[in-house]
Amino acid sequence: MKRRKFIEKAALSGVGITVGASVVGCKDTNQNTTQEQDTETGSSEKKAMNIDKTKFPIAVCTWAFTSANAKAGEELAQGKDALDAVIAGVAVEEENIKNTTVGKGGAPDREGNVTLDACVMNPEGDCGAVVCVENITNVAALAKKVMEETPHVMLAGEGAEEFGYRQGFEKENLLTEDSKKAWEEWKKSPEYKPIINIENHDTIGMLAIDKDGDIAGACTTSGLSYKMKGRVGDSPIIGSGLFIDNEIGGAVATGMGEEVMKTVGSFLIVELMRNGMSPQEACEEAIRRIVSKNERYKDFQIAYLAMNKAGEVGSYCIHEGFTYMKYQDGENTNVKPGFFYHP
Ligand code: SD4
Repeated sequence: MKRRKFIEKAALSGVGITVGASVVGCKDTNQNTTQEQDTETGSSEKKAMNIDKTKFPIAVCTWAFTSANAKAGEELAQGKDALDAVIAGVAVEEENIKNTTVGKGGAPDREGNVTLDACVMNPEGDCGAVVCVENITNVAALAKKVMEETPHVMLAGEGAEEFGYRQGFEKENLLTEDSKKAWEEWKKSPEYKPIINIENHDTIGMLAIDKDGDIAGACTTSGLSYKMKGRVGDSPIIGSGLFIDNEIGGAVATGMGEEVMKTVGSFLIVELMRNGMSPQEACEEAIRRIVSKNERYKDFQIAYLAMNKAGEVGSYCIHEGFTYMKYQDGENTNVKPGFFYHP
């Protein structure tokens, strides 16, 4: 009998995947197929992944953004498609001025400018993004407009804003009195130091699978507090802060964006799932890729959240303290995933 090489779970320093494989979508049926390749003959066979649509819809998001996730879940339950549901969901945090890491009220850069980044991706594989937007709150919705109304994927700064105003978005001052005060306080002894889980890591990344089983996602943030002017992190970068492949699943990231970008984290997770890993295994491997290359991992947090086509959810982070929300069957639950660093 021919030996088949399936997916090997990666060791800490190792590489996770040994076999090329792909998943073939069967949109109108209840099955997707993971393709596993015979390493000797190169031939492949299809292995069915059972999809039970009665489990849908599902919404998940990073951190304990209870209301945002509930909003997306309710929109899905009412029949909204996955993309509109995640945009409505993340808008709750974009508009929450008490949240200093997303949308209006976000912490500014070192010079006092609040600059927002966001991206969205739909089940068709289309995507849109905006970066360094200074005066518009609902940047995930603006990213959707970029996707739908322009031939481009990403607009930056003034160009994104001008486009937004032409699309009917309101011009707003995003620097609230509280954020301004906190920034003025920070300026007294400026230190560019992310504090794990406390002030710099509350980007909202959200994934939804709608009642038809289609997946979309959004990621929106004000980025790292007191970042350099013009700094853009992973959140609006397709493949880093967010990636969706409707045949496979989706992933989102939060935390130190530079490290997510270096490993193209969300794309990596979706590809690992394509190769047969569960969402949990894929998130763990993506974290291993970072910590195995970077001794400084003890000083920063990164968390991944993934969902596959069957609605299975996985999550993993470097440090304890990250949680995510899951909305399914009318229940919105806060889940604490495993973490890598156990001092
Ligand atoms: C960034 N990933 O800009 C974001 C940071 C984050 O809450 O998660 N902030 O790098």
